Amino acid sequence: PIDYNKVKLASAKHPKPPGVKFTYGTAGFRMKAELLDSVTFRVGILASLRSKKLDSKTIGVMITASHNPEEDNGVKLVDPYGEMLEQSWEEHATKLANAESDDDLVNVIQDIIVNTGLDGSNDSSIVYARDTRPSGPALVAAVEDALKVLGAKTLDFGVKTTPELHYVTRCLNTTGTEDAYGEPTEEGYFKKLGDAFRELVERKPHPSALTVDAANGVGAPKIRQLAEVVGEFIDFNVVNDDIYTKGKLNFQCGADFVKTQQRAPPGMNLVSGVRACSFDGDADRIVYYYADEDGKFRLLDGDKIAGLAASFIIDLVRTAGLGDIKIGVVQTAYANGSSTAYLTNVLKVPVSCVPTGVKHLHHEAEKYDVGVYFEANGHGTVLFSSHAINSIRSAKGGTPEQVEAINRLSALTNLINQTVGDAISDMLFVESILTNKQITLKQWDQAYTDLPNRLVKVVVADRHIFRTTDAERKLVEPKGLQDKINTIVAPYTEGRSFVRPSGTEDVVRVYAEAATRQECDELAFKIAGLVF
Ligand code: NG1
Ligand code: ZN
Repeated sequence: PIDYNKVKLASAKHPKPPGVKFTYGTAGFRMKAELLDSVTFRVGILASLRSKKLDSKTIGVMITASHNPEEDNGVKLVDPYGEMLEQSWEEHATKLANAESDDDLVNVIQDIIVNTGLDGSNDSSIVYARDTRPSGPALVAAVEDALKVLGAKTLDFGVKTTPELHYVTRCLNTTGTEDAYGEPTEEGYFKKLGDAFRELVERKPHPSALTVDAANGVGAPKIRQLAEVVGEFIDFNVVNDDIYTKGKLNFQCGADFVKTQQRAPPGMNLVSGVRACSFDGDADRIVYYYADEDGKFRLLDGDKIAGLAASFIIDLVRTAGLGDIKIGVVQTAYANGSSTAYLTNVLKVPVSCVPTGVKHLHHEAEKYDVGVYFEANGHGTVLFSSHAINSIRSAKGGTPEQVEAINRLSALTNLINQTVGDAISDMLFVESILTNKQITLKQWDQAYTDLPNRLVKVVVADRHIFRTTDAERKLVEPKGLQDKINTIVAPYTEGRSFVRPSGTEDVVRVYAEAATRQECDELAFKIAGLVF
């Protein structure tokens, strides 16, 4: 049972800053690190309650603020199979974080117990990790204080990428079952990826070295560890790998910088022939890029990765003779219009559009046998249903081509981190496709040409007055604004624009695309003017 006096005593050491309103959003709690002490303590409590509710299954806690500035941090929960916290619990998280006093906190805990019907005397089990942020250790200590008071069984997974924490959470909950996901250790993670990669690329000519911008984050040491298992097949040239100098994390580097600025990180010598990619600060996003013969920067973002992945898997499934496996792609409104047209008209694959946020993409992708999902910013993965996995594992194949395709598909189910988008796993996935097809980044890029696009942030008095529908592509409030947007967009060739409130920042985002750069910028400017 929970000793509420002990909870109150411990909570008193992690007081809530008065007057601050916390919200568990699309990425958990995320803000300036100095505001997070009470929040992380309480997330520790929440994790323990969640575990008690789920018959003592292990719950993951990740301390990271991803691509956000170094002074920020964040905390989120991972459910037993490596998915994001179930949505109905976000509300419990928010209530816990906002309890004004230690007594209120106890009341909220008791409410959650009654509301969810959980048994407070159950054991609980938690695994936690953090990225390289300087604020990480103190926040881990706050989580540990909560877990100690609740008598939880704990595993400190140390400094890890977000996807490694998702991976280990799933492993810990499936060990010894028929769904066993892998060894619940970092060695197990790299071994699983390394073995699958070898299966996919050995006996093929190796590509040239890959330059990896690690955003001065946790990806840097992890790529070095990866190189120990795949080094015979690929050379990595790691840049922006300084995790010790203050202020460098995500600063003028990383996937978010490259995607939003549409240029290489300063200092990277991106000449024609160099193959490059960027991770974000917790290594769950990746974008690729290269320079044309004339030196022009070319981005291969999440949409391009989705197209490459879908086309490769469609071919393999066809060659393998596994026609009953249905493949689909999931995007958000930020997907470039050309990518959607390519998927629909060239690959002829069903495409769904869902609201921003990984959990929406993930759940939609679960509806297919093979669900490919990527956000344009480079966060994504591929999900194989148990039907797909059983078909692949039990297929025999009548010809050598069929056998080979079946083996490749089987290796892909191990290479791809099916719990969440994973820069390291996605990078190996892309590399294995390029190696199998023996194509360059430029040849990959030629699948379709992106429409010029622009993403603008607008600071408004109250972003909560903006309400959307149709996977965030239309505004329902403020009343009348959508009609004005439609009128402005109408004359633009291939014009598209939408407005939505950010779930992670106090801004409204305006997205625009059109046939030419000039039209696109003009359109973005006009729509931003409407919102402001
Ligand atoms: P918001 O702030 O709601 O736009 C951003 C990204 C999302 C997702 C989340 C979580 C854009 C336009 N939005 O969401 O794709 O990654 O952060 O980190 O990139
Ligand atoms: Zn991230």
